Amino acid sequence: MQTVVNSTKSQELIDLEHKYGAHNYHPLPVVLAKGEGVLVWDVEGREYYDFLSAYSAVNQGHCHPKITGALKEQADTLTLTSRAFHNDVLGKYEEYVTKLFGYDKILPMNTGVEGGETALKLCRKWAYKVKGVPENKAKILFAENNFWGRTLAAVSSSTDPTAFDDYGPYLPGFEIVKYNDLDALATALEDPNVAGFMVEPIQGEAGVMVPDEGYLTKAYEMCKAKNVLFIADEVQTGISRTGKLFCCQHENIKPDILILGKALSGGVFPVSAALADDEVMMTIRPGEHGSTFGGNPLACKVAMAALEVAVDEDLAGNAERLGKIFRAEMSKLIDETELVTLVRGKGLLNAVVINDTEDSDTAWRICLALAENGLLAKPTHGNIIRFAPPLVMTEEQLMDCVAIIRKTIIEFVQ
Ligand code: IF1
Repeated sequence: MQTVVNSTKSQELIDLEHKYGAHNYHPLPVVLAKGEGVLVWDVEGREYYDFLSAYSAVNQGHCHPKITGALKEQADTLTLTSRAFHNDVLGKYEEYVTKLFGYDKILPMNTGVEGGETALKLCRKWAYKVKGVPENKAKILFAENNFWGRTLAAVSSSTDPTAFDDYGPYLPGFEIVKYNDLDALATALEDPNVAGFMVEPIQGEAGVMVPDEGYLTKAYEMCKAKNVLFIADEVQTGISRTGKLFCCQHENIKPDILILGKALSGGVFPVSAALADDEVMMTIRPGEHGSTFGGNPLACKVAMAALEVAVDEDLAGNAERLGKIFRAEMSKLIDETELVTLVRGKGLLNAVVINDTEDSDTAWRICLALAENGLLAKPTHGNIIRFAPPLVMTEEQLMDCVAIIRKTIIEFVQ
C-alpha cells in the first residue's frame, strides 16, 4: 500500500502552500508533479489514476501531445494581440467551433465563470433590445443548488451559504427555481420580465444531480413559449463528458446560449466561450463587452486542438460506453455493502452516494483511502464522491480502477 501523507517532500510543499497561499482550499494531501493521459504522479513518484480530471477540464487526458504540441508551436509564434487588432487564428477558430456546435457566433472568454457572466450580459441586452423588457427590470432564473463560479454575480445567484456568505450586497434581478421541477419553472415564467433561465443539464457541484428524462426538453419548450432564453451552463458537462459533445444533445435541444469552458482547452489553460445565434449575439456591439485575453491566438489554437481530439478520438462514445460499465460495476456495491446507497451519472460524470450524513467526513476518509490505493477522487459534500476520469481511459484501465474502488470500499467497511 502506498503512503500518501507523511512523506517529507510532499509535506514540505504542502507547508509552503499553507504558509504563503490563501487558505481558500482544503485539498487532499497529495502533491502532483506530472501527468500523462489518465495517470498522474506525485513528487515521490507514486502513480495515481486521476478520477477528478481537474473538475472535468482534462477530458482529453493529461498533457495530450496534440494539444501541448499546438500550445508549443503557437507559443513561439504569437501569444496575445488583444482584440485591439485582429489575429490570424481567431477567425479560423470561430468558424470551426460554431460549425461544430451549430451556432451563428461565438464570444470567446477565458474562465468558465466569465462564460457565465457573458451569457447573462447577452441575456439582459437581448431582453432590452429585442424582447422589450422595461429598463432595469430583466429577471434571470437559476436552479437551486446551481454552481457556476465565484464572481459576485455567480455568488448572488447561489443558494450555498459557503459560496455567498459575507459577500453581500448581492446583485438584483436573479430568482431561484427548484431544479428538476417544471411546476416551479412554470410559476416563475409567468412574470413577463423574465429574460432567461440558466441551468446545468446535470448539476456538478450539487452532487452530480441528473434531472428526470424530458426535464430539459420541457423546460426548453416552456421557455420558448414565454420568449425566454434557455441558457445551458455546460462548462462541466460539455466537451464529451456525459457521452455527447454537449449534454443537451441527449435531449436534442439547442440552448439559446451555450456556455463552455474547462475541457474546451483540454485543461491546458483557461479558455471559455458563450455561443449563440445572431438574434442574441448581435445585441452586443463594439466596446460593450470583452477581455484582454479572450480570443488570443494561443487559446484559439489550443481550443481547436482540444476539440479535434474530442472528435477524432470519439471521446463522447468512449464516455458513454465506459460510463455504463462503471455505473453497473459500482451499483453492485449497493448490494454488497451498506456503505454505498446510490450510484448516478451520465457518461463519465458519476457520483457514488455514501450511507452517511452530508456533514460527515466519511466521503473524505474514503477518498484518502482511495489515494493510498492509487486513485484520486474528490468528495462533493460529506457523503458523495464524484468519479470523473479523463475520457481517454481504456476499458482495461477502467476495470483496474473499479477493482481499486471496490477493494477500498470493502476494506473501509471492515
Ligand atoms: C472552484 C465545484 C466543479 C462549473 C460550472 C461554471 C464553472 C464551474 C458547471 C466556473 C466551475 C469548479 C470550479 C472549482 C471547483 C469546481 C467544481 F466543485 F465547485 F462544483 F467542477 F464541480 N459552471 N467548477 O462547475 O468555471 O470559472 O472555475 O473556470 O473551486 O471554484 P471556472
